[in-house]
Amino acid sequence: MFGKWFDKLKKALNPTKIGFFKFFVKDENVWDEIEEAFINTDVGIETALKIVEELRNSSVKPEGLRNALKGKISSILGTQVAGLNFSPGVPAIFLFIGVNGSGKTTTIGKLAFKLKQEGKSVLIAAADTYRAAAIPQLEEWARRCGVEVLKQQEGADPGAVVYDAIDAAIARNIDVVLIDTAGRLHTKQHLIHEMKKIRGICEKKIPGAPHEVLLVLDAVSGQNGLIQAQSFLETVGISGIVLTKLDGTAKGGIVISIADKLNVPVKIIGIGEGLEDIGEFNPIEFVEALFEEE
Ligand SMILES: Nc1nc2c(ncn2[C@@H]2O[C@H](COP(=O)(O)OP(=O)(O)O)[C@@H](O)[C@H]2O)c(=O)[nH]1
Ligand SMILES: [Mg+2]
Repeated sequence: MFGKWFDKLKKALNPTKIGFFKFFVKDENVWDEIEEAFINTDVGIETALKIVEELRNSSVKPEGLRNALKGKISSILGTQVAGLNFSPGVPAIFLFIGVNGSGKTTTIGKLAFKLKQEGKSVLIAAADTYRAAAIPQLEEWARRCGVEVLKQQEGADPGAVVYDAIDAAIARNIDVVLIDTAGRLHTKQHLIHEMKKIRGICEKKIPGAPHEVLLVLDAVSGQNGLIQAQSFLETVGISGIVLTKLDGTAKGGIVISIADKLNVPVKIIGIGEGLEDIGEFNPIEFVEALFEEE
């Protein structure tokens, strides 16, 4: 389990780790220090207070603190890998949503590559028709991993693109359709409405679709991302979270916050801009990477 990917993950989590374990160099006010470290790494106030409270009451000794903390975090994250929901016999439809710049297009590029390596056939649907640059960016990713993009002209109705893409996928026996969509804030009613429409088109074309509605969240957005997720969950409905940019941020504690506060699993993480910088979120691996001593 612990190969090249694990090393990369460890490196990505380093800033979070540094923030996290600062308190170990001090011996006074250790609880305040832990609390502060948790809040700085975006574990979130409520979750931080809860963990500290429980540790405090457990009368753990200083030398046992690291392990006790590891145990607490493990129990919040659980042990389950929440895999992607594929659908034997019909194309699996994965819808990607999120605000501008969160990493939707990049995630689709990386995931297309990964799925292809796993032997699946992939079609990408260019349903971000708002920005001129969106389609070429997607085509560049598709070219790199050798998959096809279904597109229409800029400004086209995204619903029509999705409609065509699903038809094409059924006709060609495609395993997975990855649908890129325009960036949308959870507060913009018309865009939320449009997303519900796209969702409806998927449902109509294939019973049970979309098989995943993945909210792409930038780890750097920290606690703000949690609010976004809650809102998307209530309006559009989401089946999982893709947490991007876990590399180079000290806010990796957001993973713990999401697990504690949201009823939606993190399914995929992004730890860089390269083709292979994507993986399933495995909570056991995550905790090991965070706590492994150098
Ligand atoms: N470091 C890092 N950068 C990322 C990651 N995912 C996306 N990005 C970068 O974030 C920026 C926005 O990504 P993009 O996919 O265009 O976002 P979109 O607007 O949601 O489609 C780009 O510069 C990406 O290279 C990641 O996991 N790590
Ligand atoms: Mg995009």
